[in-house]
Amino acid sequence: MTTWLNMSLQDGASPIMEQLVFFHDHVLMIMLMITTTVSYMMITLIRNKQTSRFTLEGQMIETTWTIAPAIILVFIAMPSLRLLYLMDEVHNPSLTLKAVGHQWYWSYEYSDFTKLEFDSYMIPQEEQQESTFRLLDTDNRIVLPMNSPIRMIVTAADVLHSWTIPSLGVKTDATPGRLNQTSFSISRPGILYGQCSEICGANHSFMPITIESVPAKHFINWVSKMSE
Ligand SMILES: [Cu+2]
Repeated sequence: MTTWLNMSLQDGASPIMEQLVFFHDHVLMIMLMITTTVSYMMITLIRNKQTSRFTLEGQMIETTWTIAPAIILVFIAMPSLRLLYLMDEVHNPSLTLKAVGHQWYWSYEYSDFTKLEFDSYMIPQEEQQESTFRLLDTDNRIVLPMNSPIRMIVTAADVLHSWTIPSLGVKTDATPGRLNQTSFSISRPGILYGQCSEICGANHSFMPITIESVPAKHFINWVSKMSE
């Protein structure tokens, strides 16, 4: 989760998010190169009063600085497309979780098991404990096994919502009458936080998402306890 003074992205908790962080840094490096070169050129142009009839035209350099940006764009587009298709792929999931957005809470269905479904409301401020994160914790957390490919099915019951976990690199629109699909695998145990990311009404800010990532053995225990 984000803590104080964190100006960057959250640490990746899934392979995809790690790749997204790398891509973000890669694009920032290219931007830094361009900004440095352009500001150097602008500053020298402003500070320099000299001119020469030989520098008024230069076919070679003009061709170069027309083609160079196109090549730079390819260096951004290629890894970007690679990530786009990697994120779209669903790799033989071992579990399916369905999230339904409501005004203003999420409900979850583990469709691989019978009668395993629940609502997940934010813990109100009055009921907070020492360990609760304000506006981020829910009364019923999603429990998911780590290191296993998970398929998310996202939809909504009333208005548009968006199911988001920043540390997993997942953001899927929840649209009434439509099933959206995304997939991820969590690479470590822990609690992951997210919030609805589509302005969905008065309590939009108060429908957080909490995932408890546990080893597969613990997950099976949880499932058998829940379906009793
Ligand atoms: Cu919402």
